[in-house]
Amino acid sequence: MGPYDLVILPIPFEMTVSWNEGTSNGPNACIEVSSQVELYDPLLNSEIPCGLSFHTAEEWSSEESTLRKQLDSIQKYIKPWINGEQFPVVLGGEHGILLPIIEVLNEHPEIDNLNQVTIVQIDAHADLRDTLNGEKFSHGTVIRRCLDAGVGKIIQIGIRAYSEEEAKIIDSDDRIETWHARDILGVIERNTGWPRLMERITQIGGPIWLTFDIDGLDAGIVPSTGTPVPGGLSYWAAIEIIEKIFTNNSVKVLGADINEILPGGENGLTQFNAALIATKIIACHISTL
Ligand SMILES: [Mn+2]
Repeated sequence: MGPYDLVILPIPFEMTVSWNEGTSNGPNACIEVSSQVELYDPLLNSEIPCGLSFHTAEEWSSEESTLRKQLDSIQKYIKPWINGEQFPVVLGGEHGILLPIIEVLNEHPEIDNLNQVTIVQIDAHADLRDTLNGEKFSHGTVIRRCLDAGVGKIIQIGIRAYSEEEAKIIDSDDRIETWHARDILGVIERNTGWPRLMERITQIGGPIWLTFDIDGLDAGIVPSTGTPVPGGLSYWAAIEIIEKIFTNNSVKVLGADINEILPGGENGLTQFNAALIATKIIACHISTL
């Protein structure tokens, strides 16, 4: 295989989705609809792939019987691709795919210790529960598990649905920095909160993994994701966050995942938005080369 400049990794993993079902069709639907996405981005002076070599890997599949074994098989699947040689863009699948990604970063040549890594999490949910429906490895617990694995910093943006348990962790754990949707987008705060967030992103340094739960976007533009929540990021808010991250020269984005893509709705709006976000991330990555 390879060498390629960029690889798309489809992981149709679905074991713990708590509401709608069907995220396992997400990666394919996103790839299919990407043929409708314009490949010209004003950041670049040519169309993606701009002469670079892209590869879409065969999608992950597994017959393993337990969640942990399934996650281990995701580890095995992504390991050859998340090694600093190509830029990985992972398509999910539910948010639980993030844990094996982070575990693989342990052996990334640019990482000595996971505590150097910052996860930037776009999400409606905090995903900080210790268990969800008795399950430790779940899309509702995945950020908690990444902290357990040793990640040094979480910057979560767009959060607007969380439990008392999660609110207490947000308040007490210094590793977690939460930008609640209301504080950056709400009527009262948006004129001050949004510029504060933009300023904060310019101060991040070091290696970043970008995890984009599509339900971080407003429910109106991702109507068929597993748990759509109103009051989320507009398309432009998401785009400006992504651009801000990549234009920060002291940051190294190791890769990104776009997850909880559940195809459907009128005109396939959810997967189309996921494809737009993935394309934006790719354009931003190319702009840093
Ligand atoms: Mn999530």
